[in-house]
Amino acid sequence: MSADDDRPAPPPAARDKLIAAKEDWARTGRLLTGQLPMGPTAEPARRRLPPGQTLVQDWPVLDLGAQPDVTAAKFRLDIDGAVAHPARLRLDEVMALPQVETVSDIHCVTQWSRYDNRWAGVAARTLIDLVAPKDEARFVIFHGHDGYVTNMPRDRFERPDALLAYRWNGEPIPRTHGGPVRMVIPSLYFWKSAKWVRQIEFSLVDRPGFWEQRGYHNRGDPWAEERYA
Ligand SMILES: Nc1nc2c(c(=O)[nH]1)N[C@H]1C(S)=C(S)[C@@H](COP(=O)(O)O)O[C@H]1N2
Ligand SMILES: [Mo]
Repeated sequence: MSADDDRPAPPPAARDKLIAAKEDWARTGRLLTGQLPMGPTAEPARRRLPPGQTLVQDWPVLDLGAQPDVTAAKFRLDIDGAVAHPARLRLDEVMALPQVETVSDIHCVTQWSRYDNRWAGVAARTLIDLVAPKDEARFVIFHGHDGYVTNMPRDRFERPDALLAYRWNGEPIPRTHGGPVRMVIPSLYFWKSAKWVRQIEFSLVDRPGFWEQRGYHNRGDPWAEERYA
């Protein structure tokens, strides 16, 4: 990312209490159920809800409290790092890329799951083809306009269900949920899906993000109940 523009500010100090509470849960393992992982691999037909999760019908909002207003004028998406062709996209350029629709379940580490979310956006695969990451770039780091950072192995981002989403259930994604454009990585807990995404960085080395540095699991697979480090 270049230095000229709106580099995300660090999360406001007012969030320290919430952050401290969540770190504390991570320390005490508050939500671990001790159930065995029974994911699609273990129980293909019978089990849809990962261990320790509860199904909800609404869609809770979770973030650090600052919900940036990313107007079309302000919007920029950098896809860069260890890639052959770094890209900087305006919102209209994102919308002009081939569109996909996916349906996937959300699993949040705070124990709620929400089934059948219908997303429209740009497949991760399309973004990968656009920038051509180096083979050695085994990690992807996502940066939000609010300063949020989260990391994952590249193979999670390469899955066919991963996308840069701009619609949810037929409507534009609202600002509260990370609109105009957010990541959706269904194979990991939802904290790995960056809202208001500003930069997708391919990296040779792994770099734990905001929650990953605060006691949350570095990988975060809900089927393995990887909540805490
Ligand atoms: N940019 C940004 N992305 C973020 C967060 C955040 O604070 N900032 N919070 C994460 C967490 S902890 C969760 S659970 C989900 C919540 O997404 P939702 O508010 O749309 O349910 O967003 C994730 N992505
Ligand atoms: Mo979360």
